[in-house]
Amino acid sequence: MDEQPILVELRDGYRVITLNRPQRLNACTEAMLTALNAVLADAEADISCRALILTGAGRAFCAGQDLTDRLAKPDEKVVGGAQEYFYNPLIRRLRALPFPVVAAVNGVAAGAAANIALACDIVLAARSATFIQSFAKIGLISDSVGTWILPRLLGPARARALMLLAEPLPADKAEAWGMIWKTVNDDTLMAEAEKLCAYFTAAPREALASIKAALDASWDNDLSAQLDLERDLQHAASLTADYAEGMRAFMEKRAPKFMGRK
Ligand code: T3D
Repeated sequence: MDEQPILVELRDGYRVITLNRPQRLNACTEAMLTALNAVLADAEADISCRALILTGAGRAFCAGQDLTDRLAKPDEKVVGGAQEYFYNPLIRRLRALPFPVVAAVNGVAAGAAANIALACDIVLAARSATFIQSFAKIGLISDSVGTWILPRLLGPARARALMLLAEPLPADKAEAWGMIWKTVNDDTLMAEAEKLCAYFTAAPREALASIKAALDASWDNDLSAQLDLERDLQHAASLTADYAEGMRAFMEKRAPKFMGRK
């Protein structure tokens, strides 16, 4: 039984969430996924939270579903419940968070964990990290939004090969292919992630939330619907105190002090 499968550290304006089962490469149990969903809900409800870092303890980011947890429940013959009750709500919540989430991928990210990382807004990876769509190796299909997000990030040819071959993709190549934002040296990973969060804590929260929403909606919208959405979100942004401050700061030739308020 794990003591605390998820650790949360409150920083000034952001939170660091650590997947914490290093002896199992942070593989996901139901308890861990439940805790992760809960801490994300907590962060979402906190108006002073303006960014998140998601990372792993020890040498891995996360090895996906804990396969021993699955084997421990031989009566549960039908796989799919974990998607319905744990992974899918987690991905939906992650994507809808009203502030940026930085995945600090400190080591291997396999199976569902590779896709949980890719569902974050900015993916930073340690140079030694790898991303593996491991599912087919055990007779499953890519889940946790992998079949949706990978073709969009990489194009169909690379997405298909990664899923069908289930080969590890090194962080440098993931960056070169545009799958992640950046690869950094292992020993600077957390400092780089913290730097991003420090930037986000001083950024206009509502505007960033609307940028995220507009980008996600663009996958399904046609051009005209997207223009309408941009109009509406821009109108809402223009009514925020942060926009007023941004305009004032521009006129006064100083840096803006965004309070992250509507
Ligand atoms: O069930 C459902 O609801 C479906 C859900 C699907 C979602 C999914 O995520 S399916 C994909 C599940 N994940 C995998 O298939 C990955 C399995 N792990 C690996 O392929 C390798 O461990 C890695 C490539 C991730 C890392 O390899 P390596 O050589 O660096 O480490 P290792 O020696 O294989 O692992 C270290 C320990 O962690 C080892 O335990 P031991 O021998 O020291 O006692 C290993 O068994 C354990 N471990 C690694 N991954 C998992 C795991 N234990 C449980 N579940 C794991 N996923």
